Amino acid sequence: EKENLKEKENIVNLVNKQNNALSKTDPDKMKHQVQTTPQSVVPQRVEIKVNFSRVRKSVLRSVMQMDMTQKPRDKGAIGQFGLPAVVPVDKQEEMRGRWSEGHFNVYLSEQIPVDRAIPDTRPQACSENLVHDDLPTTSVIFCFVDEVWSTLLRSVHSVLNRSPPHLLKEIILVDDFSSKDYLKDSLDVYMSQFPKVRIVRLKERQGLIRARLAGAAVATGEVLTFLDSHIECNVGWLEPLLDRVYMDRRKVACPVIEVINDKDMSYVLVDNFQRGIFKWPLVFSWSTLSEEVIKRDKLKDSDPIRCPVMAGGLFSIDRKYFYELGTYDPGLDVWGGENMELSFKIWMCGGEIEIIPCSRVGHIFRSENPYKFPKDKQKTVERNLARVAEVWLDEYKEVFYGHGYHHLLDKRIIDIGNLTEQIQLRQKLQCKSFRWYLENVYPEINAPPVRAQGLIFNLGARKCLALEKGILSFDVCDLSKQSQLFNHTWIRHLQQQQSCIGVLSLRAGVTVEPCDITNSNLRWRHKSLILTANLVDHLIVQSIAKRTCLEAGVQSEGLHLNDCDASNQFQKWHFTHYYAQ
Ligand code: LR7
Ligand code: MN
Repeated sequence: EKENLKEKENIVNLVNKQNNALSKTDPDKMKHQVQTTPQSVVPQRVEIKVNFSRVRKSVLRSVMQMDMTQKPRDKGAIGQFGLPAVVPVDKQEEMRGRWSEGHFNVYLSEQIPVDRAIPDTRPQACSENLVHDDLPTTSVIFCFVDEVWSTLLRSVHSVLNRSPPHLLKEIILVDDFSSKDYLKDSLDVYMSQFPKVRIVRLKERQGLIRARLAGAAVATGEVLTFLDSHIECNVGWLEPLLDRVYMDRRKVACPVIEVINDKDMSYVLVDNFQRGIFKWPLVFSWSTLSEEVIKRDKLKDSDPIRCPVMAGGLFSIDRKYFYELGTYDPGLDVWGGENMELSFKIWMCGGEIEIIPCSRVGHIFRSENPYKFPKDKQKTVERNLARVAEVWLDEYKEVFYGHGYHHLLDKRIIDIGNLTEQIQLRQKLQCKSFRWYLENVYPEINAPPVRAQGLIFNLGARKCLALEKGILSFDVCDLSKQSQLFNHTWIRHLQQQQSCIGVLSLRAGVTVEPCDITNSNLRWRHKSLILTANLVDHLIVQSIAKRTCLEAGVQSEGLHLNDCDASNQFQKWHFTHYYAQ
């Protein structure tokens, strides 16, 4: 056996020498193998196969000692190996009673070992992948408010147990002014066993955005890794993330987010080829890559996937790069929208966001937030999104407001705060336009710049609306005349260049004014009247401000407002082209 060991050592030395001799500019040759645990067969104990000739000793040791995934302390424990756990009949009531502490099965979570094993769900190829042997160190930052004790501990243990010690500089726990007593003294005592764990306590509730910034401010690792406080990191989760950042510091790497079932606490693997996207009005969503794209790009299940936006909670970013980008907008409150902000910032200012399939982290998805919002949740998120839209969306911010957020345009209803610094930052970084982002990063999104376009034909007058020298009139329809071309924009303007059709009062009638997105007197709804299933829809334009309809004069002598009447042809209007109804 001694001889055997010696031989291995020799090989390792040889490989190290070779590695040292290689130039840093040849990344492929500088790699070594990471944790080579095979796809686990749960719940059997699996042997760790290591290809000695390609592994450095330090890494090998960390695999064997630190990774408890395949070496659980108590094989019979409830929830072990990520299997579903069952609540005994006589504990059902207790379970229900404790649900609201975290909006998941808090009772079960407490029964499950804090260092339980979970199945290694990485694609097959990952265990053979190589990473660089001089990866940067990372600070893992968890911010939390009133997190459940057992899940917070399990999150921390999964990082301690499944991260190579030489890469884990520290774990920073940022307590966002929790009210629970156990998160005070008991947490300090418990964490004092682990020299790498530091606790930062905020003196008032800041919300997750500013709490993360407080963590980042004290972090000393070269890479910041943010995680939610109810997660479990899987085998080999860290190295592939750091490897991407190492290859290009402008890469922001996200693990695949798997599901820890909120009811039975089982670890559920998710489908491959998922990427983060958004839908209007800036709602995060997952979307599976199409077969065509997978074929066209010859994608393997272990290949990084470029994402237009990140989910928000779990990612690694080069610390200095995070600051170069100006971090998060600190004006974002409590929860929501910060993932959009950072994603747009990264892509538009020269970076990239990737999901790394060889890195997998489970997350408890909860139906409700277990903590209170200082202000109304809906209003908080809307305000955050409006800040993001104002700074990053350029002309597309109208698409955002046009999807149900008109009320945010009224500064009397909502104060989104000062944006000067954010706008200056974007200029300073010379970031690209949102149009560039849509065309290059997320071309699949449907984002027509306006709702409808072209001539506006009146069915009663059988003529088209024309605007000349600030005066509205009717004319024989002619697509070649600039004066007859209008847009119905996302924020419901009837617009020609900088001029908008408005309404002052019923009596004063229709006016032409400079467009102003905050002025609700300039907004017009375009309603469809469905006559029969397959016959043309006829449309009327209705003033949003006054709830009356735009009507052409019978002798086509101008425009006025009248009570809406679906049978009146002079209230029916048609655009040449509709992008959205
Ligand atoms: O005021 C707060 N202070 C905090 O410290 C509110 C929250 N938090 C902590 C909280 O304890 C938790 O650790 O911040 C973390 C995230 O809060 P969650 O778990 O309530 O958020 P979530 O998982 O419901 O929501 C997702 O979107 C958020 C939008 O702001 C954040 O970006 C979360 O990090 C993000 N979570 C994920 O990306 C995990 C996968 C979910 C998906 C898709
Ligand atoms: Mn979460």
